[in-house]
Amino acid sequence: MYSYQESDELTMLRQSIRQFAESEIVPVAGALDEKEEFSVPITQKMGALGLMGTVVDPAYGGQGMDYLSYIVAVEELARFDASQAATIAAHNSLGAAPLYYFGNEEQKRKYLPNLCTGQGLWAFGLTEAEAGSDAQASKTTAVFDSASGEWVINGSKIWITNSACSLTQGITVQAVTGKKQDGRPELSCFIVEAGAKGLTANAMKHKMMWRSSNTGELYFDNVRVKASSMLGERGQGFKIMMETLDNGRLSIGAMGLGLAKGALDMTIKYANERKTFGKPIAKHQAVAFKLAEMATRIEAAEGLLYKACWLKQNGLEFQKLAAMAKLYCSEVAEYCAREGQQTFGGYGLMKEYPIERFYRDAALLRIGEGTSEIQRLVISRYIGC
Ligand code: COS
Repeated sequence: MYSYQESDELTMLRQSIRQFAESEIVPVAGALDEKEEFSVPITQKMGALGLMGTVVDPAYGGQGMDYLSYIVAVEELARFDASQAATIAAHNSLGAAPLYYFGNEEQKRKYLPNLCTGQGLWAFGLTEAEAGSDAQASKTTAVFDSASGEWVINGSKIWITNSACSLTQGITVQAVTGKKQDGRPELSCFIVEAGAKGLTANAMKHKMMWRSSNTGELYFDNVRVKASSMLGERGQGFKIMMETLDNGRLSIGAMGLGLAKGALDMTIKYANERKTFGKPIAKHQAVAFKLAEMATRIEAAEGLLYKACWLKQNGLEFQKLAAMAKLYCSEVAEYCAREGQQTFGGYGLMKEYPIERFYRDAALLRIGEGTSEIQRLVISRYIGC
């Protein structure tokens, strides 16, 4: 039976991340956003704090946290800065997770320990210019060269978080390895290490949001990997990617919930300081009702997200609720950022006030890691449509 009571350990985790964010991230978040700069030192410090390899077994160097603790960690970071939260969420849910859940013993021992320290990041190479929502439409190919016993990868990937910075150690790449009997593409996953010959990784610039997280565009020009670099079995690639995204939706939900809470925190503070017509604007019903609505939606989003985590943690079917949590938390984040900005009035349009950054950062949540439309598609399939 589902019930939620926050443990002392979880409260302590929240407090430690909040303290870290307030001292290390808040003072520089605006400037990093302005310069569109990825911070290696902050990423490494987040690793030192235990935010990498969060749910990975300590036998592979991980932190051995339960899923809810990981989700709360992402939420607390997102309360202050979406970019740093994105680095952690993408690295854990999309980078380390496929290696951890689908890697063989040799692959796990080789790659995971360093990815649990903050000294290295791993990326998830699914999306292509013409394969976004339609993730089976990959054009990147991997052809087996029997003479050398290697796979030769050609193609490109786009919008790949953590794939093009100095800490990137590798990417899990989905590629077409043949055709199935029913005519659909056979998709397989490969481990491609950063710096592989023929791999070009360019950081993408001029983003509206998550400007201090690293987003890469990747080109594979006859990149050769050993047969032992296949992740999982041949033809299992799409399922690996889809199951990884099922988990990833929980961390995007956490990013939405955290962003919404951060927007509410700063809006309540501002509304109690700013005066119009002789009293703080929080005392005007028009503003107080806005804040009440934000708080109510946040409570509902939290309930949905934590229940989805509980289902996952207890080995129950969580995928439908994960899609609902991703969808709803993204919408609540955008709502709270917009209503917060409205409350700040003209100041909310100025970079001096973090609500302006929150408003921009919220936009990604309804597009990245499966658009809101894809979440509705997934949910509709679960409810018998
Ligand atoms: N877990 C495991 N297997 C899954 C799965 C999941 N969540 N979803 C689908 N599959 C399997 C199906 O069971 C099916 O298996 P068989 O080939 O054995 O029949 C196979 O994958 C194909 O499934 P389906 O026909 O449903 O695939 P579709 O092409 O219709 O695509 C959606 C399904 C739309 C859900 C998928 O393409 C998707 O999630 N797209 C969004 C991708 C995305 O989020 N991109 C953003 C990445 S940013 S990091």
